[in-house]
Amino acid sequence: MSLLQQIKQPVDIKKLDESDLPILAAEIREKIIQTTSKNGGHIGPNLGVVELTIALHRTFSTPNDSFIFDVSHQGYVHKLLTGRNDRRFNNIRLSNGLSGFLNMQESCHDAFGAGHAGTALSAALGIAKARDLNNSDEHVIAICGDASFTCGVTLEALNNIPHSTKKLIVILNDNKWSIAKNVGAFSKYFNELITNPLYNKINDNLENILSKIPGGKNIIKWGSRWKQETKNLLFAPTIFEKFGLRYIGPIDGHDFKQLNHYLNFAKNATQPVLLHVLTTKGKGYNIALENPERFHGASPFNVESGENSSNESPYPKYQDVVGSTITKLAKRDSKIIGITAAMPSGTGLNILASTLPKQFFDVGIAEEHAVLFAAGMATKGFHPICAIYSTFLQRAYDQIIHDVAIQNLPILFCLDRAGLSPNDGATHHGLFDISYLRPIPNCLIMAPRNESILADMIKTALSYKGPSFVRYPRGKGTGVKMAEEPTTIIIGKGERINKAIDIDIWALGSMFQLGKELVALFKEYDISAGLFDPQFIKPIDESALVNATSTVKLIITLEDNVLNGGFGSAILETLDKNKINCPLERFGWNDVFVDHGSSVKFLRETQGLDLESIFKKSLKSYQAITMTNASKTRKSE
Ligand SMILES: Cc1ncc(C[n+]2csc(CCOP(=O)(O)OP(=O)(O)O)c2C)c(N)n1
Repeated sequence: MSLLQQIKQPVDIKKLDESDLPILAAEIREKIIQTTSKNGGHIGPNLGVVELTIALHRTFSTPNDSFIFDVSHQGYVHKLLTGRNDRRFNNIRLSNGLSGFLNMQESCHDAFGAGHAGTALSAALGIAKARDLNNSDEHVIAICGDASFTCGVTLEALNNIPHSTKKLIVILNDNKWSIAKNVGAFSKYFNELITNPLYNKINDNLENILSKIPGGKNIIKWGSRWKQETKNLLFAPTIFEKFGLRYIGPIDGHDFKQLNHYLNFAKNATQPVLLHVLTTKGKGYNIALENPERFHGASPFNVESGENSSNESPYPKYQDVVGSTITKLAKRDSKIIGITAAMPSGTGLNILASTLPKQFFDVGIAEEHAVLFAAGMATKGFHPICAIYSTFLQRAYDQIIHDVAIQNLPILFCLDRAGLSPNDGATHHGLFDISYLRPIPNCLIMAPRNESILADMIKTALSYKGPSFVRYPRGKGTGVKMAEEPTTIIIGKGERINKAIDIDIWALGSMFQLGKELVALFKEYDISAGLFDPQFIKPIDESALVNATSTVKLIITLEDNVLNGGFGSAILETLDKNKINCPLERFGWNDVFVDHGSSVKFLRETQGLDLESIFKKSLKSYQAITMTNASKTRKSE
């Protein structure tokens, strides 16, 4: 039996001999490489924290002590050590397997769930304060990546540490990478801390150092305040000391002896401590070491070659169509600027970055700043494009309303991953954007049914004199032939695909294909269903709706957004505004958080959003309507 198999609960880790730890680390790495090669997942970040996570569990005791992992994509090692090394781990990120992130419902050892970056320090401080108020003494440890310090909320927490608690441990897990190379002043500063001898290098033993300098022994006698001040004379204080944290580092994050020593020091400290731990993303798997960005979060791959092993369609990804369309348009107009919040390749803006670096900005994991930065540029005649995942744009809601929409600034928002991000789950699905954007005045909101229309929408948005949003799904396009040049489309006009007699299906964006299949199914039942591609969520094609309702008996809306406040709600409101009493059947995501699962198909089936369920439900509605109409006619005869 392997060492890893012997660990049923964290207490078992403490029973291991120190000499066993490298063996355990190697077993964990092998397990992570094999599992992520089949399921896909965050391989690089997890391979980097193997020793750190083992050392944390040897020093502290969860669930009494709390580990709060930022983003929590690096929590696989923690899962393996906390009773989840079973069938569920083998199916991590798949249907009925473990979540790829930490989740309080999944285990009592997960002190706090996450998926978005920058939340760990604030949450940890809250947990520590609650502990203080409860007069108890357990340890709270926030494990933050270097890129989490590009998040405003991390700095807000930092600002509150000194007056909130005396007991908090912060691990700065510094691997120099966000998904891409980390950016900004903090990243440079961390590097300086590591390389500049003026800073307080690893030192939990000031007395030792002082005793070696003339007069140092006296200083030790004078007491701790002097000690602190003398330390600051001898070494430049780090920024963390200004925020009331004791800085210790750099610590080799792959050396068990160092980790053990400094974690124990932090455990006994009487003030908040920050341990600057250096780790290597992808450690133990050379292919990941050589390609840290690709192996941050990888699709299934061949372990020997590192090649992608999933059977993907040959069509271009939506994100790449966005990147190449923006680049094409930006080449002709130097006022077009692309902005990403730490996702250059995920949003396709890496294409712009490599072609027109002066028109590209990666602002770090700072969505609020990305939007405000764009707003500032827009006031000076630029046309910024913020390419941000639907789920991450939630962060910048106030900036969208307060800074962009109220001032009616011309900024295009490209909302990638609108709809499901199936393997990631609730924290990453983009199911709310229609509902959170629709109420905001001045906004243009669009959803293309294919990648060619997506390019047209980008072009259209760039001629719009206010905020515009285009939402599109994760993954590959439909394979439609791309036009040589994107064209401007008429704002507020949808596209009639099939004429409607009995039912009209308004299938938005990625739900268009399902709409087509629904039309065909109705045809088998001799029901004539029309198909309409709305293209615009705001403004709605009101005249097309009014026209349709003059003939059909039922309108069906299909959307990849929550039903509450979504596209179907916009149709409902438009019918009400026009005092039209036409039956409407809306299909979208229910009022629950959608878990992770192996595929979009699987998750749609769990919530009645698959073709068969939609057909059954709408056929029933249609039959009920026609029966009622028939009985009304009989009565009036
Ligand atoms: C608000 C938000 N924006 C973007 C992301 C996408 N994202 C996931 S992990 C990551 C990089 C995290 O880097 P770091 O904190 O240094 O951890 P590492 O992966 O290097 O261990 C990013 C940008 C996110 N999870 N949340």
